[in-house]
Amino acid sequence: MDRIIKHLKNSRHVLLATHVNPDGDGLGSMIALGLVLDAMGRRITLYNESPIPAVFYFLPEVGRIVRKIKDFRDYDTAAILDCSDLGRVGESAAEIDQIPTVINIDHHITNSNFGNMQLISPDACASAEIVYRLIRRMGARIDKNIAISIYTGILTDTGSFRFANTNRAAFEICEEMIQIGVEPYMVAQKVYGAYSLGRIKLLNLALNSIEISSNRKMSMMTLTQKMLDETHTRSEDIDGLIPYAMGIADIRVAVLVRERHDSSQILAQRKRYHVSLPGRDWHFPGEEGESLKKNQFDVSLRSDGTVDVAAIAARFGGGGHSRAAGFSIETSLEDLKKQLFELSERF
Ligand SMILES: [Mn+2]
Repeated sequence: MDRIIKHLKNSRHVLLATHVNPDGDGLGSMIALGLVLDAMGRRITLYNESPIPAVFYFLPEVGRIVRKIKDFRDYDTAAILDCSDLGRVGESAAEIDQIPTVINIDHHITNSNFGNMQLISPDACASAEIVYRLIRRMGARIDKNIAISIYTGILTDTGSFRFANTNRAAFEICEEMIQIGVEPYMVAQKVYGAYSLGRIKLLNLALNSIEISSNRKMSMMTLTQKMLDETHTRSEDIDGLIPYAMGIADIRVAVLVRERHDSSQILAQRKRYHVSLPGRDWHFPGEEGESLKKNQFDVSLRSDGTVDVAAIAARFGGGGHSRAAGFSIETSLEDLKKQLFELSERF
């Protein structure tokens, strides 16, 4: 930690970045560290490839986060927060890797140890806890804006102090942040009380889609692109839906299946293409067959701790940790469901 502090204090221009589709911890820990370095007179850039979810617009200095970097060679240091590997920052990973010093600050047990300096603590409830310890060790002042950022990181990553990573530090640090001026009700209202109507309608569709395995140990939620289109929601609105599937009594594993593209549209496009070919039979090859129904799916898995979902994800070429994992697959929805429900018989 001291090596990192010494390096940051002598840095010239620091790029701070977190993972694509950022969450409260990624954003909170990035902003908190950025503001501390800013106060120390370092040049900083806050960077994220994805749009910032609207619920996090209240975070201090969120408007300073940029989505494009003109020249990555401007930076002597990169601080990467809440990323289990560098690829999580998105398309610019290779360019960030060229920055002379890459500092890896994270709490995922699966962290790949990338970068030149690491501050990885799987016992920490959130990356924001690690950033808090780093700031304290630096002897830097935590003002209200920094406190809001740290508090939000811990609140969201522990699922409001409900998830298995909730530890004493979560309460102790948040208590200290409240002393500094954080208003818990204000943050809670912003994070959990400001959903769009579309997000609530999407929740309705998601709840309706829940299916339970015959042994009642696995629940599955399915979200189609059509559901997102109908409710005018985006990928980021899917965050926070899977705990509903996990919250059913006796469920050991919850699955969220997300369809990447609208399969009915793919079908319609192919139909149009075939119809427009002159001199051909009006024949739509494979319309009822396997190939047209194939689609790309993102699958998230959560476990109550009795089943290792990382092992399940690995069977499909994915990864994660024992309680939360995921994979992407190209298949048909029926096939995917069948395979997963078959696995659930062994839970
Ligand atoms: Mn995190």
